[in-house]
Amino acid sequence: MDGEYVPSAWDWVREQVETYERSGGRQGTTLLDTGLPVVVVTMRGAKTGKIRKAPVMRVEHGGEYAVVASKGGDPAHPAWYANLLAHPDEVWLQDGPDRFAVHVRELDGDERRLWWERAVAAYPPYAEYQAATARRIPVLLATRSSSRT
Ligand code: F42
Repeated sequence: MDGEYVPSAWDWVREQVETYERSGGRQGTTLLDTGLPVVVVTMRGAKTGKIRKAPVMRVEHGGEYAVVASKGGDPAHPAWYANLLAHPDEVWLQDGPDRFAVHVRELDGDERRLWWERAVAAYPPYAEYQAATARRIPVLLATRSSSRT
């Protein structure tokens, strides 16, 4: 993907992405001390057009991944949510050593319910985050793009 990469303003997130990518997806692949796995989503900024990266919890089923815009139950959506809506076909996902292009779309209705259950099963604190905020936490689905590698 062309463009300048701007790392996260949060030190711990920037460091996780650096470790994850530098090791080829073999180190830094879990969230802090939870031991639960993380994937890294690379996208284009909605306003700047610059490259942004966000680790999120790994919620995989049948080769597809839920991307949960929880931001720890913050009242506001993470900035990257707007990026994915603006450029849903300029997205890459790294799951451990595997990195591939994906298409992303936001889920609603039964699909969202199903993937929300999977998300909470993979990472139970998502339920606490939803209880802590008035916004409905967006759930997006990342599906491999067959036309790109
Ligand atoms: N966040 C989640 O929401 N869900 C998760 O499951 C999750 C897991 C996770 C695991 C490990 C880890 O290290 C971090 C994890 N995070 C998770 C945190 C996640 O990676 C993000 O850091 C967090 O959600 C905050 O995202 P954010 O995009 O709001 O980042 C803030 C701190 C930030 O730097 N914002 C930028 C800024 O300058 O304020 C904006 C960057 C941006 O994308 N700008 C866009 C652009 O055009 O370049 C414009 C955006 C717009 O509003 O249009």
